[in-house]
Amino acid sequence: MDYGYGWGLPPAASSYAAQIDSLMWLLHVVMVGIFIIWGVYFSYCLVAYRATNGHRASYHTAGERSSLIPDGLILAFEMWLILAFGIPIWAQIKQRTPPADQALEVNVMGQQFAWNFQYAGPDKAFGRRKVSLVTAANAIGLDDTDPAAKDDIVTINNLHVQVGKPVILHMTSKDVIHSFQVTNFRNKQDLVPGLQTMLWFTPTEVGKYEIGCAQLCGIGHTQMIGNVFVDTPEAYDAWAKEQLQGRVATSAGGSVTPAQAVETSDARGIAGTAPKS
Ligand SMILES: [Cu+2]
Repeated sequence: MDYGYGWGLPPAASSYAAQIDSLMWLLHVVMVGIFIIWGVYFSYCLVAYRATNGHRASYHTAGERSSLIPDGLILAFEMWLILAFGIPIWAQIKQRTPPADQALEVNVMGQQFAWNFQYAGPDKAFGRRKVSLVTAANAIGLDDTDPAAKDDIVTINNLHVQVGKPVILHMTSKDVIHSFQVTNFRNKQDLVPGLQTMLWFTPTEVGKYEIGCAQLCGIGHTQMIGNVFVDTPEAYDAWAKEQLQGRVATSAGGSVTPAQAVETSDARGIAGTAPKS
């Protein structure tokens, strides 16, 4: 698999990744700078004030006032980091969600140990989900009697999105706390049972990126790997069409399309998404 991992961070592929990277660079550069300054000062003191014959140690300090100066400088510097960089970037990513009507909305259901994705389909309405309908074959409990559910696309471990179009994920979990993370997008958000959490991103580069679970969620935690496919609009439409055709075929006659077979095998043994016919 080619996710671009190597030395350093994998290639950035979302609209806000550059801001996160610049903050990380700033923090690392500053910390290296502080490390060098303190290291040099410490080494100087070791040599300048080493034990020598005829000298006695002096326990007099320079005074309380003067020791407050470096404390004040460090405080001011850290406040600058938080106010000038931390809070604005946080607000940009966490407070300013793109308008839903311009975004692709996807429901994400985490479970031990897979990612279930539900697309609303052409009617743009998500089909009802019921806990009582959850089975191995219907992982999200999609209620097929709901008209809005007829055109919903459900996948396991494979999330298809369009390059340049914002994606809003509405997330929850079936069992324990999971955490959706795509390193290339520089984002991460917990999925909590009983809660709806939200994560958005705008993918900027066509490609395939790894979804990891960033919360130790059980014995199969490391197997909880998915893929985000960032497609061109044409490729996305073709994929969505294929999924819809497969869904109709499955509902009508119970046949499984190659696309669904792939989805199922990608889920590493967890039953496929074909709804009961
Ligand atoms: Cu997990």
